[in-house]
Amino acid sequence: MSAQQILDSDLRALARAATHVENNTPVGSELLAELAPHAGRALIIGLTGPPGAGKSTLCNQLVRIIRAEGLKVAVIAVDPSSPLTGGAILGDRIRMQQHHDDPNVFIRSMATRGFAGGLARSTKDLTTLLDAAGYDVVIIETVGVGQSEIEVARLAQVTVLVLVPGTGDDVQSIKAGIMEVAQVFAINKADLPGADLLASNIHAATALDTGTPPEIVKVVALDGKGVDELLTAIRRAPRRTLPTFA
Ligand SMILES: Nc1nc2c(ncn2[C@@H]2O[C@H](COP(=O)(O)OP(=O)(O)OP(=O)(O)O)[C@@H](O)[C@H]2O)c(=O)[nH]1
Ligand SMILES: [Mg+2]
Repeated sequence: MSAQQILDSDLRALARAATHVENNTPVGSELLAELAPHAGRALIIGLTGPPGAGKSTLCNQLVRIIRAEGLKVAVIAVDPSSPLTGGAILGDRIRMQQHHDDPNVFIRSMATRGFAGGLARSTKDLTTLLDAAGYDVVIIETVGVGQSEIEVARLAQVTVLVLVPGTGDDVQSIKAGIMEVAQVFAINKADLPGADLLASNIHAATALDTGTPPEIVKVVALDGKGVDELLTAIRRAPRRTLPTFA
């Protein structure tokens, strides 16, 4: 496949290119070098949070709204803890199936095994490829809140931390690192009790930061409530400069 095919939105070429880029092959590197000048227009959103927080359900809703705006959107589902949670990616595939017939939605799942050059690098390169291919929004979904998730979260311009009220996945149990990386907090499952308490806990935990206060948005991913407001908050949030890899 050629760089021109990617620029011409050839989906088969894009899928093959993505595999080369993930595996850090010479063909992949050459393509990236040609395509990098065409990247830089996409909004890159990170979606992270504890297992089962509703990231995939929320992602699905974001994709629906972004498509309704007529924009193209790509989703990279990264699972750093695979093969333990290998089932989660399968579940995501099923959940995202409603978009599978839509050529303007590109979905890719990545597990950690076998990435020469590291997961963060592969994810970053894939993001560049999709950006150059003309996707207006790229969403990177990662499971968990550990160190490798923080690394992946930094690959997004705006990182959304998805938390759930009343689960013990509250701010005290969340590693400080991920709290600092997030510019936007989505309190999902706001249909359950405790959403306001969680919001004030997040507020208190981030109050000492000197930078811009984070956006805190209550959502119900299950029925889409608040997801419009979340997307608005994401677009309003200050954007991080992306890291470069040698
Ligand atoms: N009550 C309620 N349940 C929700 C909501 N959003 C998602 N769920 C449920 O929470 C469960 C987990 O949702 P997922 O979207 O798979 O969560 P996830 O964070 O992607 O999960 P992993 O990828 O396994 O970490 C599912 O059973 C959803 O139906 C919500 O707003 N309210
Ligand atoms: Mg998921």
